[in-house]
Amino acid sequence: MMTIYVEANKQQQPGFLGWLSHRNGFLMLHLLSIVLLTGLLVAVLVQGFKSPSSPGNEKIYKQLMQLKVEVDRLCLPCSWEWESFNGKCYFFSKSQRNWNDSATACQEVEAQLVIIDNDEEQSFLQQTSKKKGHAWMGLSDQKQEGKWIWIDGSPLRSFMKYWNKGEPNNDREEDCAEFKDDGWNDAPCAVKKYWICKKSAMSCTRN
Ligand code: MAN
Ligand code: CA
Repeated sequence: MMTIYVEANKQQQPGFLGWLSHRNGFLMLHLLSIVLLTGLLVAVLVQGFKSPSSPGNEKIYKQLMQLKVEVDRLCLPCSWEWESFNGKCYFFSKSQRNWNDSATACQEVEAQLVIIDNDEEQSFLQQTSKKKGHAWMGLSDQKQEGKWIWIDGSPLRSFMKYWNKGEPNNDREEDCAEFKDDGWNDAPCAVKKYWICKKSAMSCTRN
């Protein structure tokens, strides 16, 4: 546009007023085109941001909704320092306590000294204990020798297979069960060991 203006100026050599009117005409045209183009650009931009039905906006809107769904799914089923496994949360203690104090520690965090419900869980807990150290579970025969009862009052039934070879041997009075090496062992309840608490995982199905 600038080139045309200079060229036109060179070709036409009328009087001062004529030159001025020609010059103004070009200037006006120049200005008008700038104003029109700017107006058009602003209109397009405003329309683009305002109208939810513009194709670009719809795409952004869809992406935002998808992002919201994903953020909503970012729900932690277990608290900080608890481990999630098959819909339950487990706490592996870092300090050691006797069996009764371990049971209390779990109650204090609205959990229970672990009760084993299935083979998968047993395997997961046994492996973790093997790494972290011998740990108490919620099983004892303190009330009646040889009668193993879970901490919720239910009797030990099908999981006798998890006792280590030769256990439980009640060696010098052993009434509490621990995870030791590849299976369970009865040990003196007064000995300080790690412990494992269990509680239900938080549900993440909110909208
Ligand atoms: C240690 C203790 C006992 C256990 C035996 C097995 O003495 O852990 O509870 O029965 O080892 O050899
Ligand atoms: Ca034993």
